[in-house]
Amino acid sequence: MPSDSGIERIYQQVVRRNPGEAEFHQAVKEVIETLGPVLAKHPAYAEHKIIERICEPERQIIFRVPWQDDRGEVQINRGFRVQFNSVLGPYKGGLRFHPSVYLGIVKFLGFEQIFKNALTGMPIGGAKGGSDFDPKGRSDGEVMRFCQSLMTELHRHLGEYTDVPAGDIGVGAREIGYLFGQYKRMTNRYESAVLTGKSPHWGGSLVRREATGYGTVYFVDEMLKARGESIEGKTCIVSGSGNVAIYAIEKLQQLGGRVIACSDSNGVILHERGIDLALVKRLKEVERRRIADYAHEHRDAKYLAGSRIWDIPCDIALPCATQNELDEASARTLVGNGCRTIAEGANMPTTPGGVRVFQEARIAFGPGKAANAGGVATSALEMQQNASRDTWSFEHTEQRLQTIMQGIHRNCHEAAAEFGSPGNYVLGANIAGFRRVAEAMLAMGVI
Ligand code: NDP
Ligand code: 2IT
Repeated sequence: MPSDSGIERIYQQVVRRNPGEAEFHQAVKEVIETLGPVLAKHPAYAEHKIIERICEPERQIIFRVPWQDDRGEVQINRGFRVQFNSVLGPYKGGLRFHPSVYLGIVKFLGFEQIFKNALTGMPIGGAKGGSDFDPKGRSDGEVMRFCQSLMTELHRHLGEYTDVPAGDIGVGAREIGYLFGQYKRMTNRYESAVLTGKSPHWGGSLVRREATGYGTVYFVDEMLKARGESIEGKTCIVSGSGNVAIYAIEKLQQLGGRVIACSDSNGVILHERGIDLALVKRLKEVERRRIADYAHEHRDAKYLAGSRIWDIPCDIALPCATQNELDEASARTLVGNGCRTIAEGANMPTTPGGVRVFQEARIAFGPGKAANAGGVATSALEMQQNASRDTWSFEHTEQRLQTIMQGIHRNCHEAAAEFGSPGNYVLGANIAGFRRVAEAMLAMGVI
């Protein structure tokens, strides 16, 4: 890390002030270690302590979420909302329900969200929230009571001009419905734009469900076009089998990609004939089952228990499950097997060592804050539709998403070239996102 610009000192301060939050430290480091050139060009950013201010959330809320399970037993979870930066618009970012959630996870995600949202060019600030609640194996009634309890506290911190949550791991349209119902009841207001990812039957946007996965593949398409290539005929693997993975697979297949593997936290499905996406959707979206069951319905598919998806040779790999799922050794295996294109559908799925391997191999690597920004961008389109009491067609909304992803790719590509690292989307995304936030912070004074 360049120490002359004070970046190393800022990083050490973040580590000291936020002890034990390894993922947050990692996310901060990955961003600020690329900002040296932009600080050199704009001395005002350092004078006004822009980075130091961005690294400190504007507000952090932690609260008790008590609820009763189906047996009548009282359960206690912890709820979080970290409102990181509102200089470009109301706080915006998802809620994650997963047993691994603690403050460090929410802060890493909220920090990433600031730059991702800035990259979309839309008027949205950065935030993240969630709970250590584990929805696996819980009935609809239990999930509903949990969501109602969480929103009973959270509602006072939200509002269409204040903070607008959406989904993330473990939070989809079902949870957003329960959360919205309780918000409406607590406030006596039908404030559609207070949550995004709603069902299109009652205020949600078409394409929001598909947006993160589709957007990631549009980003891949742009990276390949910049190299004179296309997705057509390429062999692809996608980790995860949740919202992002499913719609990444769908768009890859539409564009002629051959997707042969996907996974969940228990294991990997390898199906050389091509993943049967209708079956994955039924297992995961409707029946909420495990990916292992795929192999019971397709005898020619292999189920590999454990999580070695990156050992499978491919041209394109999309990590779409969770943070730090693709480490340095896996990156070496991928590159060694001939993989030349990676895009992060998940947030921070590649470890710093993995990113280094991809950069040294000079392959096309799209970092999450650029490649998966289609989800939050379409959330902003949902807010636009709600504000104008309008609903757009699938085709129109998808066209908007594609244009936004092309714009993000162009901005990252141009920023990387401007700052002397052509083709380095990590540097390009960080600098392009940071510059937009920094300029707005300068304009608004010391806040
Ligand atoms: P889902 O809950 O729909 O799916 C998550 C998938 O990832 C599941 O297959 C899950 O497997 C797997 N997974 C989750 N945690 C782990 C883990 N610790 N180890 C291994 N596998 C795991 O979530 P999404 O698809 O919405 O989110 C996936 C990623 O995309 C996350 O990083 C999220 O932050 C990011 N993202 C999501 C956006 C959205 O709009 N939803 C937008 C931008 C980024 P299992 O069922 O076994 O837990
Ligand atoms: O990580 C993300 O960008 C999301 N989970 C989506 C956030 C949103 O507000 O749509």
